[in-house]
Amino acid sequence: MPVVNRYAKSQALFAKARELMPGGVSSPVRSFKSVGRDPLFIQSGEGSTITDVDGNSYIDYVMSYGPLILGHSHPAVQAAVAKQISHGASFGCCSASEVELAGMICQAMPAVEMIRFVNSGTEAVMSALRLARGFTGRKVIVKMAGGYHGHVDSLLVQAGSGATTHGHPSSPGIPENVTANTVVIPFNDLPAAQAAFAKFGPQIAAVITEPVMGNIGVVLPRPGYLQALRSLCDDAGALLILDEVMTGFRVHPSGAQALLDVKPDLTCLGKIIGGGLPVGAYGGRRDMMNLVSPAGPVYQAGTLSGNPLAMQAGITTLRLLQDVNIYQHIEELGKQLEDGLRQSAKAARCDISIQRCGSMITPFFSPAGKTVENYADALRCDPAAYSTFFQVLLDEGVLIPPSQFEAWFISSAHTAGDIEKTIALAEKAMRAVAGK
Ligand code: KE4
Repeated sequence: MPVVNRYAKSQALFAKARELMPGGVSSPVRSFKSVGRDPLFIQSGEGSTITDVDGNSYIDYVMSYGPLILGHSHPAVQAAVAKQISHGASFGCCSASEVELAGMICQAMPAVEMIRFVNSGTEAVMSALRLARGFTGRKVIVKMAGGYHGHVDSLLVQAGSGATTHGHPSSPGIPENVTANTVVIPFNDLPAAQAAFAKFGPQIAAVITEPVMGNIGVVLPRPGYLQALRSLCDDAGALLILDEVMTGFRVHPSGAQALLDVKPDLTCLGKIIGGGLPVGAYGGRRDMMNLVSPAGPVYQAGTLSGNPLAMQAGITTLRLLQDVNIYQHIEELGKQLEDGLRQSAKAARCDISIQRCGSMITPFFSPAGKTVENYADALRCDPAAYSTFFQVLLDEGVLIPPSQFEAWFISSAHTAGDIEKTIALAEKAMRAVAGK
């Protein structure tokens, strides 16, 4: 009986894609490179499920890396986008939908008094950094080791030898002087933050951090850590930038800043506020935002910024999220998955730390199941174990992010049945890891 290759069409597309696009993908993580498989090419998504070009369906926990909190192909979002495109996609002029979405976000996030739309999280962060430097007249930016804020040159840095030395480029093509003003510190390490301020304080324009880290896997701030960063910034006249591209409207209807009770000067957003279409935004104090062109001298622009399609998808998504039952539902599903994965790990005798914030969750294959509190802890996890875990789940019809260093996302379209199935298959996958 010939073995049927159930991924044949994806593999054929991948072969062609590699000839045309670097790595055959439009974004590195989609290459499945760290989990030893060829990437899937997806045909469609519906609710909690996606289907690849070979007709294989999966319970999806990638969910486009965060935007799809309502699930794939939500009918109201589709209808809003379809209606808008029947009137046109982009005008290069203002539209009422930008004003409407801006109002919804500013209403939800009191620290965001004014907002500027851009087309990606990267653009939002790049612009917020420029604004912070323009407002303070200072150069130094402090970021967390392992923090990912898009492919912004000055933030693609690796920690220097000491905990509070200037960063060095983590990618070719970035001159040393571009990262010379970036200081990298460990997340959740208050003494390191204090040392950075002691050394660079009057030069620091801003600290930027994900309030809950999601790009090394889900890592929560220690109680009081974010508040301590806020105080250090206040004492030094520096700004606090919260990168809520992932957590904004994900972990709370007003973002992680509400959930964790910390008030940033600037907030970066993306993903959910575009409902699955390309979007980003940065916003904050009125006196700062009024420095942004054309109101002020800090330049920033974008052809498709605030485009009506993304605006309408975002408006519809945020309008539906005003039903707080949705947050209750995804919190319950997150808890069910967290408890179930923990039980599976115990049954399979697998060392795993399950870390979650609402509907964002990561199982870390961490030595002795040690809690991951920062990037160094995350790097001690076993990527080979995660790879095995990923492959077994994939072949059983569950798609999780193809990297240990990502968050899984649960949507309001996921069901308790999806979670139960995932937990059962996770135990099988963990046994495969333990058996290796
Ligand atoms: P984009 O430029 O990809 O829209 O956003 C960059 C970004 C900024 N800030 C945070 C906190 C983010 O999580 C991201 C992007 N997240 C990744 C997922 N780890 C996007 C997936 C990808 O790179 O393909």
